[in-house]
Amino acid sequence: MAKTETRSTCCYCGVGCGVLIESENGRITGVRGDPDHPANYGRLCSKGLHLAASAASDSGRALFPEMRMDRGTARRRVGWAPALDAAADRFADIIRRHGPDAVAFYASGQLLTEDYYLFNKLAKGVAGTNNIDTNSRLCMSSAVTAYKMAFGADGPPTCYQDLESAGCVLFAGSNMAYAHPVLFRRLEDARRDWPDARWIVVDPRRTDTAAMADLHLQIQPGTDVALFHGMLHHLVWEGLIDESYIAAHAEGFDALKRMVRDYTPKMAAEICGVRAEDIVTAAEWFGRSPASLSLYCMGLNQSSQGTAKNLALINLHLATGQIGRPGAGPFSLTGQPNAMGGREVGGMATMLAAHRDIANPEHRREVAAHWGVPENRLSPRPGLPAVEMFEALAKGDIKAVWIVCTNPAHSMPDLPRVREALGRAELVVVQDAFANTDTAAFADILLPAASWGEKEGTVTNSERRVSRVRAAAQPPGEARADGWIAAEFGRRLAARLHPGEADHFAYVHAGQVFDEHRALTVGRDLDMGGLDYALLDEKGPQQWPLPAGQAAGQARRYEDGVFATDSGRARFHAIDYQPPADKISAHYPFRLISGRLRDQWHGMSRTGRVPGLFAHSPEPELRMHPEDAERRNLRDGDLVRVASKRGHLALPLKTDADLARGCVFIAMHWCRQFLNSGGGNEVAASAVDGLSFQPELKHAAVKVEKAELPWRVLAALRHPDLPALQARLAPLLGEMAYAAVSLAAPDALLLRAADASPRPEWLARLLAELALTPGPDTLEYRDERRGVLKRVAWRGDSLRGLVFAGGGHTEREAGERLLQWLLGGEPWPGAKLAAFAPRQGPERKQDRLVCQCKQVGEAAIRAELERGLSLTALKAELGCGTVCGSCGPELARLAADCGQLA
Ligand SMILES: Nc1nc2c(c(=O)[nH]1)N[C@H]1C(S)=C(S)[C@@H](COP(=O)(O)OP(=O)(O)OC[C@H]3O[C@@H](n4cnc5c(=O)[nH]c(N)nc54)[C@H](O)[C@@H]3O)O[C@H]1N2
Ligand SMILES: Nc1nc2c(c(=O)[nH]1)N[C@H]1C(S)=C(S)[C@@H](COP(=O)(O)OP(=O)(O)OC[C@H]3O[C@@H](n4cnc5c(=O)[nH]c(N)nc54)[C@H](O)[C@@H]3O)O[C@H]1N2
Ligand code: SF4
Ligand SMILES: [Mo]
Repeated sequence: MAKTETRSTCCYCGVGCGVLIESENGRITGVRGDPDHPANYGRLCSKGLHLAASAASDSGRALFPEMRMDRGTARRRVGWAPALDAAADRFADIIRRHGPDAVAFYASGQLLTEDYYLFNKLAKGVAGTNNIDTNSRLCMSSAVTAYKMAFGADGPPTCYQDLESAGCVLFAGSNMAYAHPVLFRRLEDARRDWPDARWIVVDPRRTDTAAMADLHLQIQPGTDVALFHGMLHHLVWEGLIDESYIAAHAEGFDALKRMVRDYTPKMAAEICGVRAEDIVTAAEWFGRSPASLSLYCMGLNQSSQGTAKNLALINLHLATGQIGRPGAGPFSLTGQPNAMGGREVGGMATMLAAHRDIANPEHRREVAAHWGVPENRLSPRPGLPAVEMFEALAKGDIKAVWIVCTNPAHSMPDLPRVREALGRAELVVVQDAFANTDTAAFADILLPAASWGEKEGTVTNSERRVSRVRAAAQPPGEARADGWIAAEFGRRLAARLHPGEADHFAYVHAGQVFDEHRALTVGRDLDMGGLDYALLDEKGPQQWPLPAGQAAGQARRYEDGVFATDSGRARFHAIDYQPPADKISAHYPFRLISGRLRDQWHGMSRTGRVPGLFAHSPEPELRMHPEDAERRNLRDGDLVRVASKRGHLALPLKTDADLARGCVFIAMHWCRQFLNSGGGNEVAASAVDGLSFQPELKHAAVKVEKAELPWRVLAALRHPDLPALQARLAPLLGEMAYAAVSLAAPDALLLRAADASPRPEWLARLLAELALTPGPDTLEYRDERRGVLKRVAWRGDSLRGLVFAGGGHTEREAGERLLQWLLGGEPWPGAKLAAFAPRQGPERKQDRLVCQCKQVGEAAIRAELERGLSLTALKAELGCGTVCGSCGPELARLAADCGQLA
């Protein structure tokens, strides 16, 4: 069969890049950027470029429905009909016995709009509960709440073209260089054309984004509200506000003005831990620029003051009239590919379809009529938001939960409590594309979902642009599309609860679901009356609002200064600064923040299958400022125990001068598939924002102590199917005090583990899983009394595998040295026996890959820069930074480090 190309959208971040998927014989063989897509014009970041690799093998995929016949027994393979019938029987039975609010659905901003719509119809219209919340509660709900409070309706007022016309860009709690790379590329280009543009970054870490800024406000975590009030204070008292805009288009300014009187830049500087002059500079740039754009993300939203942080930033825009014009406005960057679509269909426990409200009886009536269900089916009680939903599950108030396209046993705060909740539930249904996620372990019924590249629908990106997602391959095994699963279950549940009602799920293709959804938007702020699959197929992705009869969607909202509130005026909000909920103390002196790595996606079920995506940040670590480490007598590579009131985990320490003192950082991705614990959320706090119910995932009070785990294991193996090997090793990790695996080279896996004393039995199982048995190509040294084992396997002159276990420095040093040869793949240059002697074996320098596309490491880059090459010459010479550009910010930073400018 010939190769075909299918136009679709990347399944990762909210930039929503268009992709062209190349496939052959029902399998994906390549992916490139869609040159015609208005989000990326052909560009992709490192994650997008590896999409085909992540879809290359089926190992790890959920292939068949599985069901536990009895509590405590293993799941067994079953057919779709028995699995769905059993689920429907159990849900119907619980609803009959305990009422509809005894069941819950926990969904995802990674679902397609059509699937999301169906799950809402199923929960709210069939089960009769508003207990449907999603991971967007952990992500965008503060932004949603603030947009509604300030403008009367949800959704960013801005569009991507604003990136090209902004004179001042304020990045607040956004590491855009890593999290929204292709948009960051657009900003980099814009700055080249407009060198006077000013960039301000507000972040407790000097991220690659911050390193490129003209001003970095390295605030203490959680203090943004004080910072924005301090900026507003300066703007008010220096006469930099736009009085006429305020008078004509907004309300509530007097109360705000009174409140910010106290927030002098000096007072704000003390709270935030930055210099007052820098706050003044930020205010001057923001207020005087012809167009100021703010780009904000989880550093604002994931806070017990998340809504207040958003509102304080929006205040700045309204007060200076920096909104509704090209290059100006508060632009909340959406994280997931379809966070926006989820909001459109009323995807959360507190909303109804098409930006309607649960509390509004007229809204409930409209939706019930549209669905053809009795008016009183739609409950007036708001459902439980994510954290409360899992709390209710732990208490037994909710008895069954349906989890789709999200991995709460990794991504929710306070994991010990989440695991308790999932363990106590009467019924857990997990619908996932992969069988080995941390949450799948709790599933009584596991339903295999088709994944990206295998299904049809739409997603809406950060600028309100709807793009088609299309199938290019067959789902593996018996996996089925999420929409199909929702409809099949919905029909079965309806038949049990409401016999005689017409079929609510009689769809033949996804376009019909989209039509039903958009009909509900007609006449509302997000009117998509004129937007259907035919238009998307003919003219490509479209922005909403796009009412019937209009040729194109609206790029920028509120250009006329009329807002979606009853009065038509935007609202200022005066909310005082409050410190984060989890208080630091002598016992818990550090502030833990979390965030993303450049090349990993969330719980790594997809990016964790691609060795190339590990190269930039190969191993988990706790980052700490070098002075904090020194004071505690901690060194790079030491294993530390991080603990909060809720839980603890062990991690290797990495000192990092880019962190504010007193802060420590864990990347959010590491989970039980790659680590012996669930990662940073073992200790994260479940305190939530009182308005948006979003948890404070960016701040927890923790202590950090040296972990005394002298018995260490280092193992590495070259293997043809690394995801399969990783899946086999994952269950072993949890039994050690520390253990981690990573796909450290294109064909090799690396494992490190540690415990208080030798664990010979565990070691034997590890050797068995690695199939590193003694033989003619194997060298071994053993000292059982000391718990020492060294085994090295060869293939010709090259290392095939190694295991070094023991407590001494000697073993460690020799092991680390050999590891570099194994990962590098070159033949071992010395005598084989020298492999065991620490100081005799030849040395091979470890290097970290910076540019994934051209495979260029840090050492080579530094060498060229130190030789005097400029950044431009460096790129020309080594090729780094010339393909996807994801490493561009880091190259610029290395160049600055070495005293080289552009
Ligand atoms: N500490 C800390 N915690 C955080 C955050 C943080 O910054 N710090 N960030 C939070 C935020 S913003 C977010 S968005 C969440 C993300 O947290 P999660 O939603 O848990 O993240 P993912 O790992 O992307 O989970 C998606 C799941 O869907 C599966 N999947 C992939 N494709 C499909 C499909 O087509 N159908 C189905 N049914 N399943 C599929 C994947 O295998 C995976 O298990 O994490 C939150 N947690
Ligand atoms: N590579 C990659 N990209 C992704 C994702 C991914 O998993 N990997 N996930 C996507 C998703 S779902 C999301 S939500 C986005 C998230 O995108 P971002 O929000 O940009 O990413 P994070 O790294 O979670 O957090 C951003 C920054 O907030 C800072 N921060 C912490 N506390 C505070 C604070 O109190 N105030 C301020 N101002 N800053 C603070 C952190 O140091 C961090 O650098 O990324 C999306 N893109
Ligand atoms: S920026 Fe990268 S991850 Fe985000 S949509 Fe584009 S290619 Fe995908
Ligand atoms: Mo997110």
